[in-house]
Amino acid sequence: MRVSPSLLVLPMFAACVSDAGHSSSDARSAAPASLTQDERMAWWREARFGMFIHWGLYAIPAGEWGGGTNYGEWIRESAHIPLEQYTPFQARFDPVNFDADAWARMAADAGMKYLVITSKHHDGFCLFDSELTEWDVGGTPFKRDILAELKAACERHGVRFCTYHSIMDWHHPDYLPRRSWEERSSTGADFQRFRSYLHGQVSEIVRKYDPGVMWFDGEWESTWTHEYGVQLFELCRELSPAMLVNNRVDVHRGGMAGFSASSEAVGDFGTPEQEIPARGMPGVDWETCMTMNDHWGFNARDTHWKSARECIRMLVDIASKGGNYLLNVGPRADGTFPPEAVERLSAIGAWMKQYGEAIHGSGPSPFDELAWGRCTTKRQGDDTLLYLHVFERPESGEIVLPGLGSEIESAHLLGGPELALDVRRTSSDLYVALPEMLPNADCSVIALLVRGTPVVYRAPTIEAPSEIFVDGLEVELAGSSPELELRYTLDGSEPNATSTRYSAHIALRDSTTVRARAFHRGRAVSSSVERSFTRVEPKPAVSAEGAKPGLRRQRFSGNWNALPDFGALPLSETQVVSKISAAHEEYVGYRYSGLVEVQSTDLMRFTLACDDGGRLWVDGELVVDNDGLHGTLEASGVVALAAGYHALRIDWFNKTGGAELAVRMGPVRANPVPLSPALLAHLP
Ligand code: FHN
Repeated sequence: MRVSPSLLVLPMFAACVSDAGHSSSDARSAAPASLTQDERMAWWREARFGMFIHWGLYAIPAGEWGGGTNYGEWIRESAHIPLEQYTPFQARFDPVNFDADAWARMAADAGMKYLVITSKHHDGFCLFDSELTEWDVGGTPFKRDILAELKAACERHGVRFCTYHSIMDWHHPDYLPRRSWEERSSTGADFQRFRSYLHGQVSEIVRKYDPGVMWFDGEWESTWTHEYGVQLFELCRELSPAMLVNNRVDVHRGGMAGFSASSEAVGDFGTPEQEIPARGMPGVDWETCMTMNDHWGFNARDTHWKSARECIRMLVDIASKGGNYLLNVGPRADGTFPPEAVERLSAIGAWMKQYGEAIHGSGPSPFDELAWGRCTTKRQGDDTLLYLHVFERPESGEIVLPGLGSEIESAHLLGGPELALDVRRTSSDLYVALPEMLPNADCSVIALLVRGTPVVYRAPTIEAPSEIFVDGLEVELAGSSPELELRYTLDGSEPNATSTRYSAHIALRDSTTVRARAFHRGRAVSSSVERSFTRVEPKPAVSAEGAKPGLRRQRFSGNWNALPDFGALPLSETQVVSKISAAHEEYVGYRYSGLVEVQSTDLMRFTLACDDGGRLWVDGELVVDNDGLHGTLEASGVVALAAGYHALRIDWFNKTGGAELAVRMGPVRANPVPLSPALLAHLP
């Protein structure tokens, strides 16, 4: 993902970074200054599969407190445990059976190429002996540096050592906000001093353990902002250019779906949690993290374990969509893995031992849905291996590859007898015959070698910035394989082998219906698709006679789950403001109203990134609806506007937690930019 321009580093951070940044860097990866993103991501994309470890003081109560038994790593917050009752766990933390080598070996044997362990979770307790706090393993009877031992063991077993670090910190006196239920005073708390501590610890971790990934979390509270996220991301890049940083360093994660909704967001990969995206996202790196039962931290009573088959099939599903799988283990207080986790890791490892080549270094499927299983891919010289992961053997005794037009070099079962499998073709589909018995009930894999890159017959997609335009629009066609010819018509008729062949964009000047179809060596190999585009008249500009700079902002208080009708509410204050931004407050709503200047007649895109909900109107027309109770999400809409001033209204509310409000505008053909205060005005 794009990295925002570097920002001013606050003086105290400069000191902090310079203390940390200038120390010996012998532990850190030596990386060329001009590392490309592909070079940075290469090992991680090759890995596809990693182990997540949530371990800390919360393993001692093991999910139980005050009669409750369903807690995990959130036990201090969820069970409202005051600090004075939680800190004694530190004196009880003595994992005498901790064996870093055993952990690293189990990860390696399971086919996991990297391991992410909680250096600090939300309770603030550090699994390493930090120079910046006593709230760490150094203050326990155990004393040993867990991260150092695990890093060394990972290196012995060829597993990349990585760390998870929580921004949210329920212990540090300078972290805000306090828990709503706790008595602890926030007097004297200085969040900027907390940020210096956070930067200092991140610097410590990089300097001492050189993690392959810095996996941030806990970024959703109102005190953390996009700007802070960018500065922390910049620090990581400065400390270790080769180190990956997930998108939770920034505030744009977009909830559990885990994908940053804003082009401003920083982070090297998206982080869906406990869910697998329905489809892959070409060009976007992402990793699904998931528990093996229902808890991240150890819960002694949680028996809801996923089966090894479920874990294997999730790994295959994720890899077939081009993602990584980070599967969690919550170790017990004595330092051992729960036996149920050990069993599953061993079963997954047995599968990976036989079929790991179909996962490690694999790419996404070229097909849409496959009813019988999934497909992963890997280049082999000029050809391509399609790994066909069969979950269920169809009654017909064969599996279909819809639209596969490639020439087949060979087909055989992985891990089975070197048995060549029969293939047959219909007009556009390929069928592979299966043996009576498949070798692996969880997931058997067939290696199908096809010539060149896979040719999959699928209808083209018709792509354009919008379906309306003012004076011109460029339409593009996208095919499922470079070998396909895309042909189209502009009168809605069915394309044939003599229709115009698509080569670059299609320039429209008037309302038009574009119809397109895929051809292979002169033969139609897909159905046709169509899309209509309409030329519209721009909304006329309004008078700005006597207008003054800035927008009117009305402020409301309330506890909403969706935008109310502010017009029906008693307002608390009105003021003129020069820019549109969120208030880091809770139970608050704003209505901005006034004029926005559009400098050229065009189809204009407005984006509204907000936490919680928001709506944007132009000349009374609802252009962006991003209402609802959600983390930072960005929505957009278009409207045709003549050059000049237009009425603008924005309603926004924040219930609790993070707050965000950012508006961007621009011609639909360009990237919208933050709304300049110079374009905002209001009538007296
Ligand atoms: O609150 C944490 C939770 O404890 C756990 O660490 C997960 C793992 O990604 N992340 C947060 C919830 O989104």
